[in-house]
Amino acid sequence: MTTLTATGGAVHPDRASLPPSPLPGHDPALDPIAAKVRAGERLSLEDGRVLFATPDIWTVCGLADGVRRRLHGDVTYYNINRHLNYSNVCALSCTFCEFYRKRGDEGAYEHSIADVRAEARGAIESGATEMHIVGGLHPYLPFAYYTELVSAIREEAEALGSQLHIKAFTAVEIVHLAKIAKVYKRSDRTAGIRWVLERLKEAGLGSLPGGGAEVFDDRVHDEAFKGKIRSDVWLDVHRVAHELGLNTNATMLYGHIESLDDRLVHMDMLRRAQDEALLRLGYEPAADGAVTLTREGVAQPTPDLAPGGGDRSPRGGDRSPRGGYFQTITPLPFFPDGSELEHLPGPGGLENLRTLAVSRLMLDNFPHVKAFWIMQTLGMAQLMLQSGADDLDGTVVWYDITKVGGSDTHQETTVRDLERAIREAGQRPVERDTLYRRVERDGATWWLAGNNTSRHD
Ligand code: V47
Repeated sequence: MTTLTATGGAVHPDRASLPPSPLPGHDPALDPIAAKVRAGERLSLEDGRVLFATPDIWTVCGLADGVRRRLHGDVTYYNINRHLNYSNVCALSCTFCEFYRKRGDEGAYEHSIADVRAEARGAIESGATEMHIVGGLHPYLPFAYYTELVSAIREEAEALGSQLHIKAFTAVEIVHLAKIAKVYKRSDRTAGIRWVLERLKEAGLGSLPGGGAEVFDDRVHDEAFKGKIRSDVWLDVHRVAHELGLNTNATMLYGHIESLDDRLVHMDMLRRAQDEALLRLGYEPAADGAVTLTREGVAQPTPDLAPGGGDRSPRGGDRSPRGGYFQTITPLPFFPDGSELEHLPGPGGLENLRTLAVSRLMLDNFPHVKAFWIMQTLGMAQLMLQSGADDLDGTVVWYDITKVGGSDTHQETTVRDLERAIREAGQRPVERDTLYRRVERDGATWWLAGNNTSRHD
């Protein structure tokens, strides 16, 4: 039997019998969680377990999308950046890592400061607003190499009139630098971390990337990345950076030998650290002690980009962003190829979407959730933009840490492709700088919106 629709068209009988919402497969166990999300209440670890266990993945993604819209409306941010890996020589041999080499191995490299200057010039001339710089734990390069690397990039940027932002060194590298500078004491590790960060900041460091966090669990740590700093030290580095006014990012490497509970505990540890950072910036805690940003009407720490614009900083008045908090979480799916854990399958597409959505829902005090398309493909990133992500990183160009689907180190996309991907996802592309301030540009020349005086020609 064929049913006629209101417009008179013929409809397949199975289509006509589709029931109204809630859709088939709706899991009522999600209803109390949805009510908490709507009220902007913090989700518990038990809520997180339900979000990971439910077969109703689309409701999970829909809830995360709602949170993303509450925070950012239909805006999706992207940036024009360059990644630079200064060396792949590493004292560690993490089983999940395909990037590291030992000195003398085929493919081992280390860039000279002259190379770094040339990279910086290339980045600036092509209009990049950020250089994202990480490398292995090089056993022989002296501490001075790292401060020179940062100041050389700053000098190139100043010479060309650019405000290029230097986002560099994971927490793991910062501790390594404290050790090679011989300022790291186990009895007071934060003193050495602070010493290193102060010198790098002086040289021109703008923020820290989120790498090296992996999964905050000691069992997983000892099996998959023994020798790397543990969660307490990773969090110390980020806390000290926040105290110095530097913004930082966070990541979570999932889909290897960790459990779902390990992922949730990782998220919980990050949001506790962010509570502390936001309290330092003057945010008031809710009755349960949590500082959530996902409640209706709560000010975002970067006022320029608050939905609707205007100054919504908690202290009011000051339009320049105050640093000292986590900006973004980037969930990183494990890629087994070429690593010692090659026998593992790695996470599938639905697991990637779900983990991203759960991250958005649990990390209620992180302003941004990043889709790092390099590790997911641009097509997959579009689905992530509808499941909680509000940020698409970036034009990238060279990326050596993971090479997906047989790609090589040259992994570049254009602004046109990024903007098209965002528009196809039903959202509005906005170019941002590293601190999530709106960027305007004329070709390779760019400036911060509302700040034409910083324009360079
Ligand atoms: O720390 C290493 C991860 C991270 C593999 O802060 C792997 O804006 C998957 O941190 N499979 C580096 N992941 C990348 C990173 C990052 C990327 C984009 C943006 C930001 C940011 C940070 O890559 C490492 C490690 O966790 N990684 N090997 C692998 N086989």
